[in-house]
Amino acid sequence: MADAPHDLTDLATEIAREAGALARRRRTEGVSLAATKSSLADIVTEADREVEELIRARLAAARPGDGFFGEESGAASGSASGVTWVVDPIDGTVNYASGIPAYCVSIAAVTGPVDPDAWEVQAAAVYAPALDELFEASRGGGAWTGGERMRVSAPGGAGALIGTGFGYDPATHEGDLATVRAVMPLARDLRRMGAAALDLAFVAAGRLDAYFERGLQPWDFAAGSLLVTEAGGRFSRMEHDRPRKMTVAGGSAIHDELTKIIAGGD
Ligand code: LIP
Repeated sequence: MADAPHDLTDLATEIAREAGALARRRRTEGVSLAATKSSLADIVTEADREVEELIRARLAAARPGDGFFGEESGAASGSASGVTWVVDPIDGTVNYASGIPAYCVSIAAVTGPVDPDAWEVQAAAVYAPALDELFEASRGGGAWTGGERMRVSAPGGAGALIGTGFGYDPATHEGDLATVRAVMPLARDLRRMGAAALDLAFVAAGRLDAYFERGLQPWDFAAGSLLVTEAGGRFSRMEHDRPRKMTVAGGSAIHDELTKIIAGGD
C-alpha cells in the first residue's frame, strides 16, 4: 500500500472536499445542536458527527489498515500500516453553528506515536467550504493553494497581523488576555477567527504573519502544522508544564520573537 506523502495528500484533499460539501449542505438546511462538551460554549452539532463519520468511512474504505483519531470519536484506533488520520470534521464549530463562514474540514496523516509532540505529519488538507478554498501539503512536497505554492510572510514596518484565540472556559481568559497584552507591541492588529486550522492555513499562505493560541486540541493543528512548515515557516508547542499548551506559528523571525515574549523574555 503506497504511503508516499503525496498519495496520502491526494486522498486527504479528495475526502476533504466531499466532507466540506456535506458540511455546507447541512449548514444551508439548518444546523442542530447535538450536545455540549467541556462547557455550554463548547458545542458539537449533528453535522460534526455526520461529517466525521463520512471521513472515517472513506478513509477506512481506501486504507483499511490505517488508524483514526477524530475530534468526535474519542480515542485513536490502532494502525496496522503505521499511518493514523487526525481529523477535525468541522473546525470552527461555533462559527459554523452561528452562520459565520470561517469554518473548515481538517485532515492530516501522521506516522509514529499518536502524540503531537512525537508524531511526524506526512500529509495535510484543510478545506474551507464557504470560501471554496483548499490548502494542502505533503511532507517534502511543499504547501499549495489554488495551484500556487504557499510561502509564509515576513512582517513589514507597520507590525505583524497576528491570529489568536481563546478557550471556552472563562477561568482561562485573564491569563490568555495577559499574553495578548504582552504580544501587542509586535502587532499592527489581531484577528480572532475561531478556527485554528484556518488560522494556520492563512499563516502558510502569508495572509497572517503569525498565530498563537493556548489549549488547542491535536486535531485543531495537525494538518495546519504541516501547511506552515512546508510553506517555510516554524510551528512549535510551548508551556508543556501547563494543562493548556501554547501553539505558535509564523515565519522564523516572528515565531522566535513570539516564543521569547510568551516565555517571559523581554
Ligand atoms: C476551535 C479552534 C479555535 C479555538 C476554539 C475551538 P473547534 O475548535 O479551532 O482556534 O479558538 O476555541 O477550540 O471546537 O471549533 O473544533
